[in-house]
Amino acid sequence: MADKLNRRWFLRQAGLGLAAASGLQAARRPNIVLIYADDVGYGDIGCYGASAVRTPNLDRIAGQGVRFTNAHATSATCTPSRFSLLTGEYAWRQQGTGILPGDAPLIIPPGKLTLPGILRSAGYRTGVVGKWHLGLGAGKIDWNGEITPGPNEIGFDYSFIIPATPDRVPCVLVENHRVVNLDPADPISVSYQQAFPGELTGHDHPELLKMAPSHGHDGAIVNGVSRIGFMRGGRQARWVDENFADILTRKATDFVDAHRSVPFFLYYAAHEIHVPRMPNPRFVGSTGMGPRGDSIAELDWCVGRILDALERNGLTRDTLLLFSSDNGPVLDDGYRDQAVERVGTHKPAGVYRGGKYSNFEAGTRVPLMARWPGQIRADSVSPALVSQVDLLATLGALTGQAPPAAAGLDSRNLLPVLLGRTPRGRDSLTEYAGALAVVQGDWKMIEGGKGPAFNPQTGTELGNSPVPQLYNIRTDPAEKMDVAKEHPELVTRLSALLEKIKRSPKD
Ligand code: NG6
Ligand code: CA
Repeated sequence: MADKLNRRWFLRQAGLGLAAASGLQAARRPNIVLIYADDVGYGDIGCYGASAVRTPNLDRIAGQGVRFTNAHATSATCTPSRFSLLTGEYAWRQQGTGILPGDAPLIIPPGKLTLPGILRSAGYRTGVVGKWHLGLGAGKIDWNGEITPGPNEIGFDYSFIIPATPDRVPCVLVENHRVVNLDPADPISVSYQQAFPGELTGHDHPELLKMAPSHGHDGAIVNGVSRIGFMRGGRQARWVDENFADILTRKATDFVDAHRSVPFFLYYAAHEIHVPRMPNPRFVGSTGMGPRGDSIAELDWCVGRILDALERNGLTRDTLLLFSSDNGPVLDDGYRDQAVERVGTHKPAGVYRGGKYSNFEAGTRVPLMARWPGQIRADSVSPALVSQVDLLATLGALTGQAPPAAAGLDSRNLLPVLLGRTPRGRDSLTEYAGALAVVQGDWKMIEGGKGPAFNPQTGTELGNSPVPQLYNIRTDPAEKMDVAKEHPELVTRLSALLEKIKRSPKD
């Protein structure tokens, strides 16, 4: 009954014609698989123009679905982008949503409307596998006990996570509230202040490292790599970076296998291609670009494993598969891994300027692809302006769960856009990287006075200036010409729009 209602509601929302509708009626409500890569830039994969690395599985998604050319993460770093993805709200509205340390409390309060929560209400079984980075617990975490609240308290039935990032302690995996493989006789302690007595660190013992840091990352040594922060104990539970791809895809495909006959939502938050880039030996040397390129190859293999699991279970046509990334690319993000030296002619951000941490386009303009055979036209390209913040309302609409109007969300229902049926996306959106930028049509304004222009450690142009900047991102996608002086009226208009968005998400 509910299924029938949802389907009818969906047809109305999607504005489908009768012919298409009959096709849809034959389909079940789709499973949803969201593959979310880490630090993968607009130009890092084959179907977005890369040629120095082969990504056949990612290219297969584009070939069988729609590829967006103007899709955005909400922020140029991980935590705020993930916050927006899961809550449908711009993270800059809430204090404390910047890059989190590995011992930070959960920043999405249980009870808040979330993407997995909405899908769970629609009858989906929901799971997250991979990088979390939204905090855990409500205060000081005891890593040896029940770790809660976390993903399971904000809408996920199942979780298997890297708590923060691969370069932050604690370097252990957590499955549904518990550290995996923890020996109670060797309890874990974590500190972001100081090393534990007797703990060997990367700072004091560089000779013990298999990959040296370039900046930061000189704390706890785990698997021959020093990290941000310090940890003691949990020896048996510590991860081996080179095994991430195998372990995480195994958990993801087990989830698919186990839920083959019920609707499910799988959020696969890949650890690639974040630092430390330590791909499995199978991928080492596969690109000629060193660990960064080889990590892209590993990511593509992981995507292939998930596509295969869907196919093996006969679910390809019953699944809406999405792929995107949390922020733009960076070469040197703190380890000497040859990313800068060996990048060659590869353009991680395509034509765009900046990268991770930047207010220029490369910070947030990321790949986004959607595949749903029979519903989304194969091999199509959409220029629509879309934000990852829209997935909550859009997937809610797809599954018949309209978020309450009172939720005050920034999320827009772009279902017809996501299915490639119209190129008319959002009217405007914001991009966040310390400063806020607002995009409307061809124009982008970056507010002034928010920070330095350049980060010498990562080599990133941050896109900051003491005064507001204005770019025509259609005619000048590389943001080479600041035309704020030529068009003061546009700066005024976009500043007013930004103020309006800041005041009220509904505008
Ligand atoms: C930075 C780290 C960087 C990376 C980033 C988070 C240093 C010097 N740099 O603070 O290596 O971990 O945080 O990346 O420590 S993100 O993709 O999770 O946002
Ligand atoms: Ca990231």
